[in-house]
Amino acid sequence: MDTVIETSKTTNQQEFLPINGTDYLEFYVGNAKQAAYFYKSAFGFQSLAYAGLETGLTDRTSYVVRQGKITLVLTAPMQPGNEITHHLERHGDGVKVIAFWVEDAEKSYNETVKRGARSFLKPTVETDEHGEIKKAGIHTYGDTVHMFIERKNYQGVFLPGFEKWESDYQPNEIGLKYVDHCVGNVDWGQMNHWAKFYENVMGFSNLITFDDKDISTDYTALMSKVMQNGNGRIKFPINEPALGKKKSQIEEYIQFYGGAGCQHIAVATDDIVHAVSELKRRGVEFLYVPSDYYDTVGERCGEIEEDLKVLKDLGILVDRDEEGYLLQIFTKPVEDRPTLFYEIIQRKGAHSFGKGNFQALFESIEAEQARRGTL
Ligand code: TYF
Ligand code: FE
Repeated sequence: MDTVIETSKTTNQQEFLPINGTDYLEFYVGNAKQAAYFYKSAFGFQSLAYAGLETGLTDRTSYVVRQGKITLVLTAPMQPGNEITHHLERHGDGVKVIAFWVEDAEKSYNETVKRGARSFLKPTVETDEHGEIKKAGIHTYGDTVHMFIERKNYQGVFLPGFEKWESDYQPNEIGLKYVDHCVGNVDWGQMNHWAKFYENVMGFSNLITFDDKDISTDYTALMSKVMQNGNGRIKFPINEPALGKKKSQIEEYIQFYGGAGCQHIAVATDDIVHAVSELKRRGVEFLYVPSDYYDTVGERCGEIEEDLKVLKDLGILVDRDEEGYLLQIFTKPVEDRPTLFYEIIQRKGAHSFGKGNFQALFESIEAEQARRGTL
């Protein structure tokens, strides 16, 4: 096997850039009202905050929804020609901001810019009657940015400028708990550059490397390096296309997204059977693997607590590593372009990413590419 797993290196990452966790993910979308409805109805997110014309904004509207520790901000432009409109024209709906919750936004900015990060937003203080936040931002791959959010002196519902979003429409949560990892797709030859960015600029270390031989279907060639921060709460796999017989799924993404961007967001749950049953009932579409996938799960993964028949009916995948096992499933892209999708993951000891499922998963992705005529 060509997978390289490095035992977790202790770095001083947490000293120069302590990160408490993911603060929020902000999407630039064509219609924030409808996107928020989708995340509430289909994924069980709860209404949290709103900013728009009623709060004095004229250039954008944002709806904020939350489930467990996952906060999504859906932002749409309200004018032609602004930064959001330009982003949408190029990328379609997609992830603009992956924000970190930090103790010191200014230090986070200074330490990363000193190490070579390109500035997106200089340290800025925002206040309202609920207190003050500090924020700053740096660019990462493509047009994606990282914000540093310092909220220790803030009691408001989300950020200054947002009002509480009261809504009578409250579909139930489905048990999503936190962001497990966010994957970036980058262009040919750029994986090492961005892995080095997370290492040199952010102090992250390389947890796992997958080379093109690990990913062994004929067409969906890719390479991937998983970068992780010091406390393990932030995990960023970086994929790049590799040469195969047909077009790599990463190349397809790059083509339709118009460059590098966030490919999938993995959200963790303690009860994947319940979460996926609910998602399916609410209309979320998943990738399916052939049913003979389940013929070999027993010999590959040994004893598991779940009923294999239930997993098979839902299409949930299983993989095992030295530490335990994991259950995972992937949605189809959640917008018209074949770009961003979601992974639902339940970890039962395993800290890996489901390598044993790559073959079946990527064949399923290829079948979708073939249906789209993009292979
Ligand atoms: O995050 C991961 O590495 C797994 C596997 O296009 C994966 O979820 C990798 C690439 C991809 C889809 C899934
Ligand atoms: Fe993943």
